[in-house]
Amino acid sequence: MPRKIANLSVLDSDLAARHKALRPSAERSSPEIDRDFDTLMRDGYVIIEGVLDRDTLSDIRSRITPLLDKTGRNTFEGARTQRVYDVFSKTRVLDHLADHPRILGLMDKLFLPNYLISQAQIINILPGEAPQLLHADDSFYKVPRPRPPLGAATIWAIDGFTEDNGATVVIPGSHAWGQDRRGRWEDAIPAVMPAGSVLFFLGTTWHGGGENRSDKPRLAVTCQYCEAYLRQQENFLLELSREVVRELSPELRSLIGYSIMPPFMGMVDGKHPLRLLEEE
Ligand SMILES: O=C(O)CCC(=O)C(=O)O
Repeated sequence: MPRKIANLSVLDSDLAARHKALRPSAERSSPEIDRDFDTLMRDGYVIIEGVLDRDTLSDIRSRITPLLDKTGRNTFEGARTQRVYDVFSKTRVLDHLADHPRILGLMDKLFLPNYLISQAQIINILPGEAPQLLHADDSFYKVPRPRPPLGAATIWAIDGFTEDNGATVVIPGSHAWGQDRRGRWEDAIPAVMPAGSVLFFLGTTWHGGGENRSDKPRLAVTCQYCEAYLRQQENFLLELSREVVRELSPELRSLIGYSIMPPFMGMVDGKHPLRLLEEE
């Protein structure tokens, strides 16, 4: 038998064992998560208030503000919107947003085990920014709608989101729409929420960044997720060195791609990718 094939069949049990270890945990289920999930499936989004406390918010703000520099390169990114990409190379302060149990509890119910994080960004909408083009985040997966979501996203309010400071807008129920229906601004409502809240929505839900008519910026952090068998938008495995990956929680390691979709998707030389961290 060729060596690689032998390798894989021998390691199959190892892969399965590790897969089990990172499976959704019963510890993450709760009545609150069940309730959030029901709202999510009905409306296409849910707002969860009071997730981050004041100290956490001020820590996040002070550590991400120095990272804000460039404004958008096109109208989608926004001429008056600062965006920071590759955040996990730059700070550890956002890790706990990406792997927050309240969010992973929803993801556990939505997707197959070992779903991935697809991208993470800081988004600061400055005064005077125009409304963003409405869109559905997982539309680049070319599977016709209506269909179940292939992605999902969070927008964490580091500043409170108000009617006029660029709050993300969402179209309730739009997750169920077919292929040809497009979101219109008159159907969108602002996700008004206090600082420390998170908006969670399906990849099929029409939404966009709001117009900032206020005189202050609107600071937010977003993480998008996808099913384990899909390509992520951001190539975390090229962005992050193994030294950085070792600093991440087991959940975040799994989310960026140190995980497999059983039986073998994501393997490295016939082995579970976590072996790379053990071997050096
Ligand atoms: O910043 C926001 O409120 C939404 C941004 C967004 O949807 C995007 O950039 O894809």
